[in-house]
Amino acid sequence: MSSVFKYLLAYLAVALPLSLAQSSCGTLPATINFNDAKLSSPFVFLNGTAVTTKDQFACRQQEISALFQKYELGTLPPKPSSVTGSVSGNTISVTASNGGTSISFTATITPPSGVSGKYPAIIAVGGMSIPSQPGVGVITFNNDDIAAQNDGSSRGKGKFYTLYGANHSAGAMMAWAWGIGRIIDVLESSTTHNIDVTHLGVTGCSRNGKGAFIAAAFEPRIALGLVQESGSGGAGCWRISKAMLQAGISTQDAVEIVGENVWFSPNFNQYVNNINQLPYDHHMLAALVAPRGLLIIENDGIDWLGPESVWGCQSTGAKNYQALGISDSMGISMVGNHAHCSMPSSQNGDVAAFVNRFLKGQSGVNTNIMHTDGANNAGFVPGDWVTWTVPNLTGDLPAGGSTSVPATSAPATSAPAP
Ligand code: MCU
Repeated sequence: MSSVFKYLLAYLAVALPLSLAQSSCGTLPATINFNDAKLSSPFVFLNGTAVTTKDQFACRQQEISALFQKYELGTLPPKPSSVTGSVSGNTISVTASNGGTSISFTATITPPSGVSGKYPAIIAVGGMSIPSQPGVGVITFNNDDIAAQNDGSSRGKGKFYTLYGANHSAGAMMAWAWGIGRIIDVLESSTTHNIDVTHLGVTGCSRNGKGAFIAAAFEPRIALGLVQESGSGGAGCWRISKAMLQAGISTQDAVEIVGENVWFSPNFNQYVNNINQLPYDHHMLAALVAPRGLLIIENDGIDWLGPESVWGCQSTGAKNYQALGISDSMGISMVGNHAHCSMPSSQNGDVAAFVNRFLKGQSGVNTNIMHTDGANNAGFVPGDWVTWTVPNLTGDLPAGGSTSVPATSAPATSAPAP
């Protein structure tokens, strides 16, 4: 073995212990020519190789992660060289430095009542609109402070951009996912709190629900995503939302969303009129969360959210879990006839089941939850959108789990190396 190669291996072992759980993945092709009007298969690499093992699926997750970053969300920076902070009382203080610049921000803990020892917690993006869960703390994260989201003029505004520059490719949602990562860094390194860092959930509603989905997808230390009424740009698929709009339904599509706000990378603008060129859709966000817990909590009574899109997209997303043999680790609970972000009590049991299993570690909880009260599966016809079958992936996922986000310096991992 050449000494350069040995040095490289040693470097990788030290610098990337987590991110290369699956180290034999290939790289993204330099040129991607993709065109598919339907929801493409999560089980085929861009180069056409089929995914048949869980090991390969972990590589495919890296490819999907790289694609979302490249086309739509912008790059998730790795943990900066300096992250310090403390937990004092109910305040988590974080300081992150990059080059000569530092930023500081805080998050607020609401501990569960009546718990004396360690407790799981839900990170609430911008606040929590699901009912509080007994025995579970809440960490309220002021995402707007990290990346603003007032309207189009918010581009490049917020502490993330103070640190990485106003022209960084990350849209607001990726910046929030980065901020959540830094909160978890501080929780991991601090002993002055009772939060069980191995049982963290993330939630948010509407725009912040989109953000919660992205955080669950890109932060592997999140054990459970509780994605509430995220609609288009979150649990919805671009292609289905576009078809709904073309059919005359007043729903949000990619063209509208990039004009409305800065949730996505500016790189996405060039694709919003060419959605079929995206080599993925949001059913593959679920692929990034797997095998961790995921509950999609939706409202199928509001056209703007795109009920057919959300149901179609995430019932397709659930096929990622099915292929891994863990169908009941992802659920969809869609109920109508209520105001936006006012979850009706009929969904309480669905949320509690996922919380009990994934945050409280209870066994024997039934999380087979997949329902909509929208007529005829909210209008979604699977055969119109999905032409592939679900493999039974063999083997085990690599140790360290999956969805390790590729480092910025080596973003494009995909098919297994030849
Ligand atoms: C559902 O999330 C968004 C939606 O994408 C926007 O178009 C609308 O303006 O605001 C929703 C929201 O965040 O409501 C609180």
